[in-house]
Amino acid sequence: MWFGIVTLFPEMFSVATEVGVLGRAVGNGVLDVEFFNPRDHATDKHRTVDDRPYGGGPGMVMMVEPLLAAVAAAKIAAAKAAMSTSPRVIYLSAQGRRLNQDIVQELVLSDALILIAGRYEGIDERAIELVVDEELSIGDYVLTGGELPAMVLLDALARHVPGTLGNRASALDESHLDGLLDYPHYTRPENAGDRNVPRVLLSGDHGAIKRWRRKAALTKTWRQRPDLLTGRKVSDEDVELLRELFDDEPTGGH
Ligand code: 4F9
Repeated sequence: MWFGIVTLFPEMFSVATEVGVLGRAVGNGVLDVEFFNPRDHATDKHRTVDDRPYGGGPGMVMMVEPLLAAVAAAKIAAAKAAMSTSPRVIYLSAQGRRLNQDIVQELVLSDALILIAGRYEGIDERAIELVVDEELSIGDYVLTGGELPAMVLLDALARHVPGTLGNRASALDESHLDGLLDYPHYTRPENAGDRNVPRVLLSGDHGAIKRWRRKAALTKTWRQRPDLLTGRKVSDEDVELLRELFDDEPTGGH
């Protein structure tokens, strides 16, 4: 999958693209990440990319022209690298639709994406109208720029690109993928302090282990994120597991 990242600070991305699972995916070509710096497209001798907001107020705004030129360069590169003629352009902003696993699953079907990371108070609204297909937020808080959110999106997408996680099936059964939180994990030793690994996990009974994990995931979700269960279809098996939870603890922990 090809990513074109429009940013004034491409060097920030070295952490994401050089280390760990993502670093390997970039290294072996499973992910292709290219950077487009609006500063390279500024037209004055100071290479200005920001200016004061019309109407006054604090801070600076990213100018429309260098930004559009950088996006245009990214589109040409996408056509060359990924044969993608109209890559979707995503602007990471606190005003955007909140990113979630459903959006990740949908975006990962693309061959190429262009991510715009803004700085200052944001980008000139006309750039949004002219080239942005989708504004995405990673949460209701304000950061100093869109680079970290762009890396969050890159990471969330990358683990669903075939080849990134090697042969592991883990991209399929982890937290949130079917709308529930993850079940608890344990490794050696069997006893830590006075806490033991749940017996069933040592039993070798795969059916019992599967059932225990499903119940644990449902329990965790019910206790920590009940909002994830509201309005959701619950299978007969899950109803039975939740019933067991309420029989054990009538409040289910609430
Ligand atoms: C972007 C915050 C996406 C949350 C970009 C300042 C941002 C952000 N999600 N904050 N620039």
